[in-house]
Amino acid sequence: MNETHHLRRMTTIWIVLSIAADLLFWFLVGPHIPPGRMTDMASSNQFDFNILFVIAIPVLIGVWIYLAYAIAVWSAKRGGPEPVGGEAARNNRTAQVAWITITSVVVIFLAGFGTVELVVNHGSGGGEGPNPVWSPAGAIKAETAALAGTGTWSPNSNQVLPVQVIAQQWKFTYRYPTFGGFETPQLILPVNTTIAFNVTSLDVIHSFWAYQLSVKADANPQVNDVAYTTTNQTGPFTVRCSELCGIWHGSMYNYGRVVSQQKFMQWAQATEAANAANTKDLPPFAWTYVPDANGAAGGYYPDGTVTPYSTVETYGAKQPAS
Ligand SMILES: [Cu+2]
Repeated sequence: MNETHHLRRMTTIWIVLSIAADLLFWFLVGPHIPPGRMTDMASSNQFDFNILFVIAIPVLIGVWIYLAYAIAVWSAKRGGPEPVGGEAARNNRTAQVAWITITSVVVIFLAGFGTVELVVNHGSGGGEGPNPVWSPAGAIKAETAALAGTGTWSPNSNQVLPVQVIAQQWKFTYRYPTFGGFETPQLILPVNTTIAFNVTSLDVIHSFWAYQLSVKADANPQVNDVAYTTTNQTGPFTVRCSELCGIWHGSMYNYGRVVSQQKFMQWAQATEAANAANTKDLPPFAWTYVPDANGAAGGYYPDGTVTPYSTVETYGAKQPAS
């Protein structure tokens, strides 16, 4: 049997098995690939993973088929003749051109695909820093209003909901600027709503990772890291710190929930009312906070001065009236 025949046979086996494996993967496994479909970012991440798998599976199968074929057809048989080396592949123009072309096409396609997916998905759930390059419609307006204290959100309004994530050793809390700026350890979100997460830290570097929402954004002190996602399904999700931040890093997690817009509205209004007395004692809503340097709140930056960039230093220095 000549060499061309071997190649043709391997190629036929490869095409049949690749198509079968890709179809089985896409329809049976694909819908269950993490992070699920709770948000548009999650669905999009799942789609991207599945595309990578569909491209990787034929590569893997190609290697396996070659190995199996070589073992079955070209290995020495017991008592048979000594195996003879085949023609050297060195300087084989066809093999070289095919190798370079196929690998280049795969890599360049994936680079382009990854870039497009980042752009169309507004950063794909990753923190884009304080000035996002890609934002969903209405997000900047909602954020500006939230900071000014004039932001609103109501069910069926299609408005972007800004939520602030505040990380500190070793817990996350959340402020809702469109509901009076109350702060709570519960992360409750309305379904079918674009959320603008504004992530910051009060002390060291943490990372806000809500895996089912497909959001992962660094929490840096004095930085407002913005990440977007749109909720598509109700249900619980997990929040974990994803940046080693000290001895209790491993226990820095909590759970959130995506609920109906009406339920969210009830929860937000009830929490705003219940927390009203505490909210008055919080620093005014801002994108970043610096704990008081003067010791009143156990300041993290002991510079001994009240610096003008932080409203919180002034706040922290103020002792509550007794
Ligand atoms: Cu942490």
